[in-house]
Amino acid sequence: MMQSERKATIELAIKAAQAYGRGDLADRLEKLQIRLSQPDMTVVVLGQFKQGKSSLVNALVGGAPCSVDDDIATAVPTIVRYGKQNKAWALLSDGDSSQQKREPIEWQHVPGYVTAHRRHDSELEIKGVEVELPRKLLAKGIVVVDTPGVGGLGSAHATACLGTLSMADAGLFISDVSQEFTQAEIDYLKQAQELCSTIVCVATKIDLYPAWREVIKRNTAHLQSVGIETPILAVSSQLRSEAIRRKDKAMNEESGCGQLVRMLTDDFLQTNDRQLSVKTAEEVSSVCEQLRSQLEAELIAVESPEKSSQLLGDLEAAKERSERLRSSVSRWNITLNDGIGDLNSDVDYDFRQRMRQVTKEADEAIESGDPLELWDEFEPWLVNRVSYDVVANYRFLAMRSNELSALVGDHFMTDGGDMLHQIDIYTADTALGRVKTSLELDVKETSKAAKGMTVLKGSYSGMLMCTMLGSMISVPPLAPIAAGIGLMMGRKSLKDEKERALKQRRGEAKNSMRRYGDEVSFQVNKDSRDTLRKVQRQLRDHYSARAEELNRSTSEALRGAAEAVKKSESEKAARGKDLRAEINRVNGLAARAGKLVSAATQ
Ligand SMILES: Nc1nc2c(ncn2[C@@H]2O[C@H](COP(=O)(O)OP(=O)(O)OP(=O)(O)O)[C@@H](O)[C@H]2O)c(=O)[nH]1
Ligand SMILES: [Mg+2]
Repeated sequence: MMQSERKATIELAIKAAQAYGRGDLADRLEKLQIRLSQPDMTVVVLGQFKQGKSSLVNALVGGAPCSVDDDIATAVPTIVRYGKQNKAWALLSDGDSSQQKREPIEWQHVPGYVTAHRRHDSELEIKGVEVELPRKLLAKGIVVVDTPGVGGLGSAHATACLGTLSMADAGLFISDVSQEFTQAEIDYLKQAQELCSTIVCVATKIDLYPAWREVIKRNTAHLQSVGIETPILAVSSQLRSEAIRRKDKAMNEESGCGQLVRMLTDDFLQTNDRQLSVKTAEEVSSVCEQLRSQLEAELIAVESPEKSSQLLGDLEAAKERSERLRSSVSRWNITLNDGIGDLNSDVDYDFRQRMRQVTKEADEAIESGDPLELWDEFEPWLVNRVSYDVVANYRFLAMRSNELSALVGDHFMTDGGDMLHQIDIYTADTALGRVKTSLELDVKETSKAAKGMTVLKGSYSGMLMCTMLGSMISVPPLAPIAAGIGLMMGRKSLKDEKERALKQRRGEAKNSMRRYGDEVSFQVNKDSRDTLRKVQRQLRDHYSARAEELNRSTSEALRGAAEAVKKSESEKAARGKDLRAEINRVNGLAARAGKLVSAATQ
């Protein structure tokens, strides 16, 4: 219902914008329309090795898109979304993480792709798999991402998958009830919460462990003691799959998955839906405001000629302000450019500091023994340690980008926020009576813009951070990057030179470690620069477009008012009548947009 009302409201607003010759405003609404037509909500499934992540995804969607096995692990993220029929694609890369191909694959080959790192017939690396299924849950707009859970939770890959969370709408943290949370799991959850506000713990395999209630009780206490407030849902994927096969409702409830599905569809989707309605209302009312400002300026000119000269002066001033706002010397623009520059060097510095510390610890470890004996333990330690810092550095980048976005938004609002209200003083006695809801929205929009737009979500176009980082640091024996990074080689040359002195071995080990560090730094540096470039472009495009719109609105208002002044008395009277009707229509549209918000917040 809400969706169709949103659609209808936007369509009406587009027509209005076009009717008043504001193609720019219509454009903005059309973009919103496209975004709303794909109201995806991405849920990332995370957790340790073999906890039942893939099984849960399969059980949720009722099918087997994700490979489940005791021995074969999920190797790449699988993105599961709605489609009219079963279809699958592989995301392939030739090693350069910025170049990805999306290739259709046969349905029956999906398990093979999901559990491999490399395509059997080529050198192409598999970065991920996308599948489409005709399922009710997915049709509602939920996109589920199954991730690999390599090694312990400290493992490079699992840590890297945390990064995907900042781009997801929600995260499901999976842990089976065979034992209580480990400290590593708790640490992981804490980090996860920082990156995504909606995390839910799912306790799996309750059919297998009779003491599951006790485990969940203790886990709840663990979470409380560290101040994590996520609910824990108990499920059995096996029961759910069986229930679907038998079409057995009671069994489905017993599996706990019914509750999880309700949480996804009722709570998550509804929140998402509400946000979309508020967003629509904000955009439409902002468009209405711009249209109205034009019409009102003209109306004042035809109805109150005694005020015209002052009005024209004020409009001229507003137009000049709007011109400054769109120029490169405007405050928001300078804030943005300087901010990105600072961010680039701060993020870089942060990572260098981190790597310096890792190197110091690694050197100490190497000095403390014989690399030949240490290496088997040292290598995974190093990879984990570094991946932790990669994600920490990304969290730093995410936090600072959001701060910058808020600051740019603030500066834009201070310099341009009230631009369209310049003529309010004249309209106070013209009984035009702005619609109340739209006034409330103005306030909301201001406070929202002050918080800044969310910039990171779209910064990796469809590609998941998990894939990027995962393939970069995880060390499947064949991965060319990992081999290139030099750790594998380090081991080999260490063995080759067995007879050399311990000192020399330590030197070799340190070199290997440093080469690895250099390679990771190079990649991380490139990735953060790319991300920041995208953030900069997004913010610049967004506020430039807003500044252009304001400039156009003020120019049109000035032009309309200047022309109206020259009209004859009878023309003025007729035009005044028309304008009032037009303003009423725009007000009606704004009121309709306002209703979207009240409907959403009920
Ligand atoms: N009895 C029972 N077994 C389960 C359940 N969920 C998962 N399993 C089993 O646990 C094993 C691992 O399940 P997966 O779904 O592959 O686990 P995963 O977390 O995706 O594993 P990786 O992707 O390799 O990390 C499989 O043998 C599943 O059959 C459950 O609810 N009940
Ligand atoms: Mg799996």
